[in-house]
Amino acid sequence: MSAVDVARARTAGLVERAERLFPGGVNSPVRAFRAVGRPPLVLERGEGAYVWDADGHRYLDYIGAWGPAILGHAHPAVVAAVVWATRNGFALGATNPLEIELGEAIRAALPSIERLRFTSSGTEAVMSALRLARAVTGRTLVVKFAGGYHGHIDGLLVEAGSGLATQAIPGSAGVPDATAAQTLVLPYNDASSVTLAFAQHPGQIAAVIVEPVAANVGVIPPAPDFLEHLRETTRADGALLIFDEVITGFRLGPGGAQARFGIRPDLTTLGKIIGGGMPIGAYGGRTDLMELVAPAGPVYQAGTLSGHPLSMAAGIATLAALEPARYIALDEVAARLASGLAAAANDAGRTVAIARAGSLLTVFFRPTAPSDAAEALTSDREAYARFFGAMLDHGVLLPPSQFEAWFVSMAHAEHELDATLDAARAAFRA
Ligand code: KE4
Repeated sequence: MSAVDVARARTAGLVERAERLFPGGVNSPVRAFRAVGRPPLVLERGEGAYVWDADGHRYLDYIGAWGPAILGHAHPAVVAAVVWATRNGFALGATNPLEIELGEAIRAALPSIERLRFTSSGTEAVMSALRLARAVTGRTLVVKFAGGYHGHIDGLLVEAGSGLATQAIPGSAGVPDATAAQTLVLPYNDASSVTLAFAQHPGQIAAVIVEPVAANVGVIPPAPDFLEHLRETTRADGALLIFDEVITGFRLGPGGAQARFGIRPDLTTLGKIIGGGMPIGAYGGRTDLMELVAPAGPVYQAGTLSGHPLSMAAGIATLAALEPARYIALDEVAARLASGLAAAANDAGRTVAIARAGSLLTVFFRPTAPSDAAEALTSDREAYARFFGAMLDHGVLLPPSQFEAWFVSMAHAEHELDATLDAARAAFRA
């Protein structure tokens, strides 16, 4: 065996077994590393800003579990909270005090959420919010934006982002045409297309669902007044505005994107950070809307493990550690990272555009930062793959896709910033 083979021996064995178990050898497509032309990693441990693979190699991590690990991996307070909660058993099948504590913490941070319901994933939260919106309005059409990813819900996989953009898949097999036809897909940041869609379908659109900062085609911040335009247009037509804050919730600050941009959506979906890395989702909003959800009302939605005590414990500990002042330091590190990456690329004569929103950032291999998915998708995927590989060889693990965000955590400090920029200087030159 070559030195590399020895260096990956245990990983290779695990990958081989996984490929005989799971489609593509993974339990979620992006983990297959297919877009970056590298064999997938098998990660076994995370601590702070670092992860270790099955052969003990350490990487400085910017995947961050795809968003939940804003405190860094295995934060002591979160670990202690989960260990404590396990002593009381696991799911008990009735309301647990911890659900109430996390629910009240979320409502305190997001005033638009007067009532909420926990689920076990972001996908379930979005699916439930859409069902509620259709019930409330009696309408069936839903507007989403190209490149938006809202979980693997049939009607929303049309021109979605994340793993679909990564693999250049326009939609998914198995979604009936009739279902896809109920989704209108518009260009992100294109206010006039929204106005036109409502003019063409007056009184027929149940909801507009939007990532208030697009992060599933890489990071694309909203254009000025885009979100305000969605708010005004939906309100004028009697449609609901759904902010999918599964990524931005508690990422862009305690109040998420809705606080940062000053927009009050009718419904919000959450996930990731509110569970501190444990399985979770949530949807919530105006009381008059949420009171239509069973058993209070006719919209059915349920879940064996919804509000799971261990997810609640992890979420409570995570939100408790997210003091507002820590976001200022986090955004500052991310800003310095973004400018350092731009300088490193420029010094190496590389053409990249860095897009950033708070601690979410993307290095686009294209001349300018994209304003919508169509522009983002013209990025040079091969160049990104080479950059990904060079960074990995320098011990820095980036998202294995040009169309995912880097997640900077509060555990990324001066040393991590320097190490990342050292690696980037070498990678851009490679
Ligand atoms: P989950 O069902 O994966 O918990 O959440 C779905 C979802 C909903 N809304 C937004 C804005 C999301 O970004 C996601 C999931 N995000 C992807 C990463 N971009 C999850 C990673 C994966 O699919 O493995």
